[in-house]
Amino acid sequence: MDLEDRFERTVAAEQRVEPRDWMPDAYRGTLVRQMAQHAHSEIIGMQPEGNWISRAPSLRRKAILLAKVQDEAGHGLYLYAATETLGADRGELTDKLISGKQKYSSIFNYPTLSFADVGVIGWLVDGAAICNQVPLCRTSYGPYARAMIRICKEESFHQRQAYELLLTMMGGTDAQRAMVQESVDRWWWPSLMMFGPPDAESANTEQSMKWRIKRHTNDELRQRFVDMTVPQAEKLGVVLPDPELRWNPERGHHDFGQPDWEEFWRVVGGNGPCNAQRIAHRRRAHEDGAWVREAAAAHAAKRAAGAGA
Ligand code: FAQ
Repeated sequence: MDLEDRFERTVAAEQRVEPRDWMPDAYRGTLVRQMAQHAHSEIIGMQPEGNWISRAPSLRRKAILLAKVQDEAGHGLYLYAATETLGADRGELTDKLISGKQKYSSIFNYPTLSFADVGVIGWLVDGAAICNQVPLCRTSYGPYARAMIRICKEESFHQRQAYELLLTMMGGTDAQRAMVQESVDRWWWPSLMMFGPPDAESANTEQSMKWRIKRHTNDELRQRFVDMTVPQAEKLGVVLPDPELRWNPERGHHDFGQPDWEEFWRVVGGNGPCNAQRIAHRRRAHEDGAWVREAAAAHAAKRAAGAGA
C-alpha cells in the first residue's frame, strides 16, 4: 500500500493522523492555516474582555474574568504547540499575525462598550465557539483533536459563568436589562459571522470535509447555533435582533436572516472597527516581551553548555 492510500484509509476509517505519519502537503498546509488562525483568535480574543478586568463590578466577577482570559492564553498555547507538531514555527506564526499576513476570528474586531458585553461574549461568542469546536474533537489530526477536548471543557465553563452573569443582570434594574439587550443587539450578527461565509462562498469547506478536518459545513453549524441559542434567549428575556427569526416546523429548525456579508469581508480584510488597535496591541506586547525571550534563550544556552561540560 502506498503512503497516500494509507493516509486516505486512516481518514476514512475515522482513525487519527499523527505527526509522524505521512500526509499530503496540502493537508498539512490547511491544518497549519486553520490551527494558526484558531491560536491567533484565542490570543487576540483576550483583548476585548481583558478591557474589563480592572473595571469588573465586584471581586468575584473580577476573579472569574481574570481566570477566563488566562484560559484563553492557555488555549492559544496548546494550539501553537499543536501547529509545531506539523513543523510550523511559533515565532514565524506570531510574525505573520502581527504583520497582518495571517487571519484571526472576525469577532474580536468589535469593541466591548459595557460590562454586559462580558456576559454576552461568554454566552454568544463562547457558545458559537463551542458549536464549532465540539465537532473538532473528532477532527482527523490527532494533536488538534486532543487539544480541542480540553479547550471545549473550558469553553463550557466560560459559557455557563456568562449565562449566570446575564441572568443576574436580567434580574436587576431596568437599566441593567437595557444594557444586556443593547449588548445582544451589537453582538448577535457578528456571532453568526464567526462560522465563516455561506457554504457557497466557502473556498476551503469541500476539501476540509473530505479530509475530515472539518466535520460540518459553516451553514450547518450556524443553524445549530441559532437553534441552540433561541430558547436560551427566551429564558433570559432578551430579543434576538432578527425580524426573520422564527421556528419552521417543516424543517424542524429556525429560519433566520443573513448577516451583512459585506461587513464580514471588510472585517476579515482588516478594516473592522478594532483591527488596527488589536494588532498594534499584540505587536507592542510582543516587542515588550523581547527581553524575556532573550533571557530564556540565554538561560537555555547556559544550561546546555553546563550539561555538555
Ligand atoms: N473570521 O473557506 P472558509 C475562540 C476566512 S473561537 C476571520 O469557510 P474555513 C474562542 C477563512 O480563514 C474563534 N476569517 O474557511 C474564544 C478563509 O480565509 P483563508 C476561533 C474567517 O477555514 C471565545 C476565508 O475566510 N475559532 O477564539 C472567518 O474552511 C471567546 C474563507 O472561509 C476557530 O478558529 C472568520 N469568522 O472555515 C476566545 C475554529 N471565517 O484562510 C476568546 C477553527 C472564515 O483561506 C473569547 N476554525 N474566515 O485566507 C474553523 O472551524 C474554520 O477555520 C472556520 C472557517 C469555520 C472559522
